[in-house]
Amino acid sequence: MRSGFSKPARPDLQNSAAAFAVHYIPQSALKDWLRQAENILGIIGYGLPEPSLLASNPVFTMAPLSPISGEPVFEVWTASTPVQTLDTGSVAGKFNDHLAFGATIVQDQDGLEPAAERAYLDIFDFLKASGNKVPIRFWNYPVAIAADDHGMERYRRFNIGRHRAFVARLQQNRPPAATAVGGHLGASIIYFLAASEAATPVENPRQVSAYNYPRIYGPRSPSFSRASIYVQNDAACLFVSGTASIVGHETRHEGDLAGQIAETAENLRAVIDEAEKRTVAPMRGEWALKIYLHDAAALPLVAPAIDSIFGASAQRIHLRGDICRRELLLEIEAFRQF
Ligand code: 3EB
Repeated sequence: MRSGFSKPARPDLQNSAAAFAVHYIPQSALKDWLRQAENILGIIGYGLPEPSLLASNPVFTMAPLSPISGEPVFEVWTASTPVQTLDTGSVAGKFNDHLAFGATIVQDQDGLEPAAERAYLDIFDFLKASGNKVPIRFWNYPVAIAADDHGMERYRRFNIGRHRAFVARLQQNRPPAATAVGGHLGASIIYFLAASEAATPVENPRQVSAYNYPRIYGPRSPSFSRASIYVQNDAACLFVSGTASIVGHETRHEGDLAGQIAETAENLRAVIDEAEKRTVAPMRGEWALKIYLHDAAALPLVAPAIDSIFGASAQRIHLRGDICRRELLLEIEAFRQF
């Protein structure tokens, strides 16, 4: 042993407990689970029209989406260090030195275009107030996503409003990873995770970047990256955006469920491959998946494809939802934990 040499303390490694994590908890297990939980950033509920259990708890937001089968389920985001409450404008959430999480109910009775812009401007105000955080992941669950609003589909109006807010306030040249899926049960919501450092965007070599879609899909393109890598201490996590049967910018396998499943699987593999090539820190964590199906009956066909990519032990939520192109039958998002 060399004299005078001692292994230095590595506070960065000692504190390398994951900065955040997600847990999918069925309603029947939630009360007990919450008793041992610490540092809850936020809870999104699926399939619960009357959130009586948690009505008084501001960390809880109901999504307008229901599980494909079975009881209501909850998506719980936790931090590794204590969090504080913050409410600004329409956004309620939590933050600490490293992270912020919040949700807003989108007031879209006068149209989704101004409502999406207002909601995102409120989100940027919240991020500023939470210590200048930057968004690393958005989830958008508008209701009636395919309905007409004065001659334009609501999803296209949503894209215009979101784009306007991003041009005004997003302080990075590429947008974060995201999901947009239409719901049926209650109000439109947007929720998000943010951090003191931006995530690194990743695109899918099989797909045109969504923010470069041609105008045939609407006057403003959807503002999201296909995936992003977030590094904390010596570990990385990966956010894979909602992924569907789109190659280039075109929908593939219209009316063909098996074809869409196979194409979606190829897209997931391709974007995960691309992320792994770009990873500066190892990705070691478990996968958490959200699977959105237009028809519940698709589940038995989708499950084996998902297992082959992510393994049978990955935690997952299956939800009924309208994908933002009418012809699309499924969309899958993935989060690889630290
Ligand atoms: C697509 O690839 C499918 O508008 O934020 C997926 C993920 C989709 C996010 C969004 C839309 C969004 O275009 C739809």
